[in-house]
Amino acid sequence: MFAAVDFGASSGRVMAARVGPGTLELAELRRFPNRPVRVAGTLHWDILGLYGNVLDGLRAAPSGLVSVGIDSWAVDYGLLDERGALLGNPVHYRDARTDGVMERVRAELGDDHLYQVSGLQFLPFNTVYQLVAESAEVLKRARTLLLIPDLVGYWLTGRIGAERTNASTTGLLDVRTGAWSRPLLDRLGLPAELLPDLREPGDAVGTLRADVAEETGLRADLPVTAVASHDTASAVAAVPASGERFGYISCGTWSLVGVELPEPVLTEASREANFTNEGGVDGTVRYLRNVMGLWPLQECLRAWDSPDLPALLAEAARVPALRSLIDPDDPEFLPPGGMPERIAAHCRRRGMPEPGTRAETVRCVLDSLALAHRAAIRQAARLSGREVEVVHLVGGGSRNELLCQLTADACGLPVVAGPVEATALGNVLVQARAHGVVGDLAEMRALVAGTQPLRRYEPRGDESAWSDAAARIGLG
Ligand code: ADP
Ligand code: LRH
Repeated sequence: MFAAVDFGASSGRVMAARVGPGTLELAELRRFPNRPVRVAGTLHWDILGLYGNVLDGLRAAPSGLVSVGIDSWAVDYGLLDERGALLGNPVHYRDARTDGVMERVRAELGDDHLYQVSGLQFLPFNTVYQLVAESAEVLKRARTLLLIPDLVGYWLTGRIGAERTNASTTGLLDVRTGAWSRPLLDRLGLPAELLPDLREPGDAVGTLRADVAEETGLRADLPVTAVASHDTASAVAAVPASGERFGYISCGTWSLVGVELPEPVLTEASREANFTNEGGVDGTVRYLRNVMGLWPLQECLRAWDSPDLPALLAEAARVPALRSLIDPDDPEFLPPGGMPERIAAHCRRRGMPEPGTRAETVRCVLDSLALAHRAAIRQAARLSGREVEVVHLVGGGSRNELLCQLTADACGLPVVAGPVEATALGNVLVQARAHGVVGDLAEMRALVAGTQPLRRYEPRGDESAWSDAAARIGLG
């Protein structure tokens, strides 16, 4: 039995999994909302609340636990002082402190240089830009930077390290050498000593601290195992694909859309298309683009006081297709708040009919997201030369039947939806492999395919309606 701690941007869970030949069973120990908190104008993660939920989840674990693994959203971090105490509460990547920072760094260092070093998509919240936005005073006192799963691992075990897949999202890891980029850190005046030694997925983190063991009732020698601690890396590890000719969409708060490659793609065309080369398990490259995902929908639901989602989706399915469209990747949709109004204003500005009802707004978001999925899948295939015959859509978004069907229609490809909890499955599978229970990546994926409920959507109708719509919003 393995336990997975999985923090998504919208919710977290602690899961227990039984893994064996032909067996992969996931049980939920605890699920909790992940609600950011604005304090004195800065948007923070409620990191101690999240950690408290981890302890509660672990307390509910069945006996016979072999190991625990932790994954979370990327890029964000806590800074520790010389005593190992947290220096301030981790800031949310959607906070405005990075406004204008990326533009400044890009102007100073040049896009090509930055892309050749990290291979990353230019996103304003990449760790590198957050660090540049930190106050000099805080950086002076900081001794160690820990990404969120490494921070929680530190609290559980007292051990410090930086797991590689998540480190690959910082913008500070050299995509060719696999080491922290000392020259880049020096040029930005960032202290290289902040960054801990790297760990690989499958490495031991440590064993539980005595006080954690006492508080959770777990044995003190229980190992914490490093997994692919970037949630998207865990999700991609659990994509139930066979062979190489697949695209994936890890669809939750974000849609991470791309292909898996043996080597990074660092061409000019790739940089201009803003594709990322993040690290996957076993040295694979997650060649993908961040698409805004279900965030606009989540924010609409929050603005409307959480109406019943399945009922709203059923209504949205009856709304005429491709009427009101947005470019979901417009940075204006990044921050929280006022989402229905922002969507209406975006449509107005672009000469689209404004959605009049909630169902029309939802349809607008999902049609537009399907168009963005189509554009990213096509570009990933073209820029990498990897043929895509099927698209695997995993994560919470795979429960959205309308979105899955629209994505199949837009891409003109079959979509295989599920598993919903791909990230937690990838988390436990990497632990299981480290403890000798499963084999290589192909075997892990075959186990997911053979045990988890999946649903296949065939593309319907006239693909030209989608290419016309894509051209209307510049996503051709
Ligand atoms: P994250 O890891 O980013 O927090 P998840 O993978 O947990 O995201 O997915 C959350 C999303 O799943 C929600 O934004 C919601 O749109 C979608 N979702 C959850 N339950 C359902 C459902 N019953 N029907 C349709 N969509 C759902
Ligand atoms: C998805 C995710 C994504 C990152 C974003 C910050 O949860 O990890 O891969 O780009 O959060």
